Amino acid sequence: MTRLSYAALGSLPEESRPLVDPRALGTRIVHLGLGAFHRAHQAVHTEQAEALYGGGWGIAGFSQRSRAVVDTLAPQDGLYSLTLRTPDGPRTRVAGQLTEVRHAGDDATRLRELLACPDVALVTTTVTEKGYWRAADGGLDTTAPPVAADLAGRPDPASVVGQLAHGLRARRALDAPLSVVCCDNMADNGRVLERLVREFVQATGWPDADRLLEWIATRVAFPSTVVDRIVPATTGADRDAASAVLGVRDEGAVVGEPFTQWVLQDTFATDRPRWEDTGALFVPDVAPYQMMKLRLLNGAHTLLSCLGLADGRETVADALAAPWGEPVLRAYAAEVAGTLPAGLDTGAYVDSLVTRFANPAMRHLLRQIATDGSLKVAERWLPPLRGLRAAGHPAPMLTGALAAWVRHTRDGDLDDPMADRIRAAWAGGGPASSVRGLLVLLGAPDLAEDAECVAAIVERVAALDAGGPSALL
Ligand code: CS2
Repeated sequence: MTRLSYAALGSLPEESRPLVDPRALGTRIVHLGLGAFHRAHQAVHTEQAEALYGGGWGIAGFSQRSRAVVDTLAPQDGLYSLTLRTPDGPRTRVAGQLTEVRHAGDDATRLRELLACPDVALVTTTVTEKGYWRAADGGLDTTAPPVAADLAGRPDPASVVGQLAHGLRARRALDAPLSVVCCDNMADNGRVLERLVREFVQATGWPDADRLLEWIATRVAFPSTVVDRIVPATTGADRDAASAVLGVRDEGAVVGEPFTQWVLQDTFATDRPRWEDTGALFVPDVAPYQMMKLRLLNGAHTLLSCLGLADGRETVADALAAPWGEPVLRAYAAEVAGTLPAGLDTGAYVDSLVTRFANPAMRHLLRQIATDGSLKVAERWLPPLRGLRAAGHPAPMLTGALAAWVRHTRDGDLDDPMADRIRAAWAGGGPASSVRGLLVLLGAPDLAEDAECVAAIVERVAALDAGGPSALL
């Protein structure tokens, strides 16, 4: 079968053609982290806005770690299809917003050149929680090997924060503003990224570091955002199905649910695509949306993944179909909803989560969600748990969720940047000492010192061991 490429565009079924022709676009956006999520979310919002209003907002995508995505997309001229798994069957369409696909390490010169190019107005990032190298206090972990090597003067930085700092330094010569749009699942993600970039610059010892920091403060915006679309890892069967619809082979196919949400803080320093006309919402403060999404959707995902894997389930839909699935999700959500700002329609939100999670057309693997659990748990469960404890309220579901993760670290397959330290926390000592060690790793020494909290988690671990997920109800 012929491979998807510019040359094959004319042969695609009418309804599967891209909305825009990337050959007609310039590059005005640099995206760091060219995974499936970006291609299924920001890239298609941008393509829709481009089709409506133009603007030439082509995206140069830089993969951070894997070269596979570049090896896959480059022969396809950056084209790939997105299949939306709707309840009425799949809809497959090629997206055409990527103007370049590159590897940040291999093409560091091109990355620096683009970041210092006046046509480029936006940088977006999706590098997952671990790609930011945050220390337990939320700042930059300057001892993390890639950050330390970048700070030691490696000319082609391997860390995203290093790439941004170098790019901004080159850009200052132009005095051209830039908006850096973090699209990862972290509370206050804009402010987090701004802090990391500033800390990196401070730690470089560059003679112009102070002037650069001043310039960043006045000319570079870091709006916070909430991004939402469930995008399971693509399987061979997904690629085959997409290729069959297209009539050409698409090795870069991605799949997602029909739902999409994008909430952005309206503090851009530059022009931008009219994403608001593609369903995105621009607001002065994203915090309420961010808290609702991280704590309810992502928090429930992590809980279902820990419980489901231990219960022999494979996908989110399988976990939800288990007798304990929906009741656990609703009990968790009811407890967490109490920690959210007033005025949010959490009832409707939770109902929509049940529908989205149960979508039988999606095969969202629990194992995918369980990856990097230590970083996700800290982001999703600890703030609401601390909030409830500070208010003197009980938190059986959040304590139970932590117990489910504790069991996962004890019994499950760990794919986690802290795997070695997690294993060390289990070596020797009783369950209470392991729980304390794990809480410290999560960046929660306060909870580790809270004997009542530790005892509650230990008790929930024993209850789950004895009674399975229903023990949480
Ligand atoms: C999931 C997210 O893997 C995970 O941790 O919770 O990827 C989730 O599917 C997305 O944030 C949905 O927008």
